[in-house]
Amino acid sequence: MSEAGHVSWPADRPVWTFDWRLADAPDEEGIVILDAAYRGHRVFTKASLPSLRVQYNGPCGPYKDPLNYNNSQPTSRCPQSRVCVYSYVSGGQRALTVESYHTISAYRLTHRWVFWENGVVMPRLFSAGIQCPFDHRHHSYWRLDFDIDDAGSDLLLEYNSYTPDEGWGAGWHPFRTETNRVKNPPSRRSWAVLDVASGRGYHLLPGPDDGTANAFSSSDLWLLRYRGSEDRYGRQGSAADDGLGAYLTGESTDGQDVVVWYCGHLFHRFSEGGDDWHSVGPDLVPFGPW
Ligand SMILES: [Cu+2]
Repeated sequence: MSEAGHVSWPADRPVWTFDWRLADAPDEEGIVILDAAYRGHRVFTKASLPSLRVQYNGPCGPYKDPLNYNNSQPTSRCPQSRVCVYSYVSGGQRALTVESYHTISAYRLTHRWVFWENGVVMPRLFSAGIQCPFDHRHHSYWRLDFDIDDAGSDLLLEYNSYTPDEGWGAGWHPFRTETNRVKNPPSRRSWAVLDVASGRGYHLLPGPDDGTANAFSSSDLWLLRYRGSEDRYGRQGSAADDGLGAYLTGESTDGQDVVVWYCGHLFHRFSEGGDDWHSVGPDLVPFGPW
């Protein structure tokens, strides 16, 4: 089964419009956001969470946990539906949340997209529950098919405090071919997708608890040229391998249709027990003339 809907929010003067869907296998990739536009300008054609891999320091796993309609549960906030759409106000800003709650064995997982009226988007994964009595990490892979204004003329830039001004502002360096990257907090490394035609773009800022890559999950960000065959929906990779390395074939990403994957590495210490909720996810912050 599946659940789907359309958002045009706030109703009085919409700034965000998109469709959403939560489906079962083989389309089990959490809540999918489709054709999202902010102030009438396309941001992404599709944003999803196709892979969630669990890595244990001990004799369990690895697992690949699907986020699908089948393992979603109604909540007290939304007893009649699996996807809960609600708005709230924080710090003087309104926000719209699209959220689902899942149980997989002993894990409890909340999958959330928050869209702020100032254009900020916060993809989040929250996890609680102990499945196996060892420290572990939930690696959460978001696939962000950015199409700022349109599918073409996008460019990925990386910020590092040590980079001189190369024409994109101090700190910013463009990546013109497919690549994978890891975080580097000492240089405040972050990324941005820029539509070079309009000057509109989105910063991608790693969350404070997003952890770092390791041998099991070896990158934090992948920059790929869009290929329809590389959208595997919920079938992306396996428990043992995220499968993203196969897409790094050196294609040009210079002013192309680009796809960005971002992985948050959620660390869960067994000694903290199963009741605490932990979360990961980046902040996506607009810049330019929206
Ligand atoms: Cu956990």
